[in-house]
Amino acid sequence: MRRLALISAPFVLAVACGGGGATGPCPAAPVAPPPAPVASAAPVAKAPTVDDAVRFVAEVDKELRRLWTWGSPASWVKQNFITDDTNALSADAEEANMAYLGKVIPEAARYRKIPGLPPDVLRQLELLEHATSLPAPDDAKKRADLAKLSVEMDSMYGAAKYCPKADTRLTKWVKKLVDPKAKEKCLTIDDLSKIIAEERDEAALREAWGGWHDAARPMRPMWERFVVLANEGARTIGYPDLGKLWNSGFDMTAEAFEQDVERLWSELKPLYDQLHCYARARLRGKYGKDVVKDHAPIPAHLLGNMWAQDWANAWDVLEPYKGQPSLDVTKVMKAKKWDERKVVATAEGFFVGLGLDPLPKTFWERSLFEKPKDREVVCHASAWDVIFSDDLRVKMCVQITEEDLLTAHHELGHVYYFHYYHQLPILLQEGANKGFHEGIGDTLALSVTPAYLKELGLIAKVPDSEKGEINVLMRMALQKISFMPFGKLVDQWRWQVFSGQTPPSKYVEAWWALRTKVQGVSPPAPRSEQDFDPGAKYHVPANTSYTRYFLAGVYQFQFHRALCAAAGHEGPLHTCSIAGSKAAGDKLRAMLQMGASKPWPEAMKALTGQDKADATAILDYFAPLQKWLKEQNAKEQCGW
Ligand code: X8Z
Ligand code: ZN
Repeated sequence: MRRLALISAPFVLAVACGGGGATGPCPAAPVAPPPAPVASAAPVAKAPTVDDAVRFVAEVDKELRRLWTWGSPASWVKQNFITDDTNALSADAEEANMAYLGKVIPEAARYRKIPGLPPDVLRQLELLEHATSLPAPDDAKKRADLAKLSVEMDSMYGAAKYCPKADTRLTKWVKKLVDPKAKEKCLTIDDLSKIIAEERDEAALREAWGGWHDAARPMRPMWERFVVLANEGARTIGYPDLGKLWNSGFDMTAEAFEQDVERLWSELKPLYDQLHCYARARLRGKYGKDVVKDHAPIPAHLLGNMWAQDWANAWDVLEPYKGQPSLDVTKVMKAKKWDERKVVATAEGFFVGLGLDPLPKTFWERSLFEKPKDREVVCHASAWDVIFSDDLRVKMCVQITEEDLLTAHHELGHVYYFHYYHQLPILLQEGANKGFHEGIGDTLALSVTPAYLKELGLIAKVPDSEKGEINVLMRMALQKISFMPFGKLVDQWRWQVFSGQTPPSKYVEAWWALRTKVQGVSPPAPRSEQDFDPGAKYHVPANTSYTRYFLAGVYQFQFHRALCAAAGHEGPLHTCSIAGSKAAGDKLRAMLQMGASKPWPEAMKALTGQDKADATAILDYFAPLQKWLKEQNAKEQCGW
């Protein structure tokens, strides 16, 4: 189901885990099951009228509120407390939601044809078709299977671990990270991510990478069945496959959308290729030619991130100029003994500084900020409005790092979107599109510049030389530009799988063909069709579409450019911070309040004056770095 900004995870039952502000473990409270879903609309007359459509939309709103305020809390509880019971409760709610949507979506298609519908009614009818990223087959047994699979894959990811044998390259990390009293000495994805970020021994990195990727193997048969059932569901509501349903949710045809993504990528690829070339040369210097080969993809375990989607953790190897003012915020956060709440409160401070509302008390009472020691949770960060009425929360196993300070901004972007649109009809309680939702917090984080970090006491000196400026731009590029090909390829792989172009016998082969071609990375260990490497990325088992992040990568620079103009910034875009600008805050708030009430180009226009995705903002931002990279790479044979 939808409803956590980033996740399509299932949801369900309004039970108040935290009704009075509970923060502890939230066992699945036995709650009276809601009434069985009933037909929500009057039987459709032969020629439905405008009044029928108005009534239908009102009834759908009411029923979705009932179903989603059942499903969302059940999903919240399940993700905070993974057990067979919470999985089952969440799957029940998901199944009821699927059954209802399977009934009303085809009805909505009939109502949409009525001439003279009020625009807000028409918009809700359009959005109803996209109110699920997981439509189910008509057959009740298959529907139940699909609901169960989707819930269980998500939980399986949350609970997955790598348990090294007695003596390995990771022994020292096990000692450091695993509770000595724990019976099994196992590493979670958070532990393994820390190792990939900090370790520099190639063999240890390879072990961490392999350990995590091997842990995804058991998902493979589940995913195979999931694809069959989800595609059957997509066909029942009129789409050839699940990928086409996802891609038709952008106020244009799926084909036009796919072409637009290609257009944007073709504009960004030259900059990515330069960054890749530079990074490979530096890594070759560090690990040697045998590991990092000339004119070949970069081994995926050397870039500081499990999926090589953000290279900022490899700063020690990739920093352009030594001896410039330090940008190591993590070190200072730790030295100053920041805790998890301080990380989130600092991000909130940025939003409040723009004149946006402080977060409610319940946010601080009901959110999860720390990884609990006594139970399994899905640690992948997410943001929620659990009952679609300003019940704002995040669920995030916060680490005291710069990366998580930025992720906290990202999550609060979702939370503020929820907050400013929660009074709209439930179907309009969405981002203008999914990329908008992902782009809000990141837009603000672009203003977390050295000058702003200095204000927070997190760096001592703002770099002011040319070299210092290149360092600053490089740090940003290692987060933003390195991400773009990965942001594109995860769904390219899924579209190929859903359309049948990639059969199960080629899942892993197709995955690495894309990772090699688009991202220019290679697997550090042999892979086979016994593996299921796509399942090692959260959004695949969680059934969360991923192109949203690629789009957000483009949009956030457009938003930033527009907000900088509102804030009266003059000078190069990368020197702008909107911190403290009420004028920028007003513009942002106005767009957030629109939710999904208008096609996304209108929301884009309201903020930026443009009605298209436009890569010029991100390219302008990085123009000085691109020039520098070309000079650095002059003697390199770039490409792979
Ligand atoms: O999943 C997320 C957020 C939640 S929507 C933490 N992100 C993607 C990822 O982690 O892969 C943000 C960046 C891309
Ligand atoms: Zn997000």
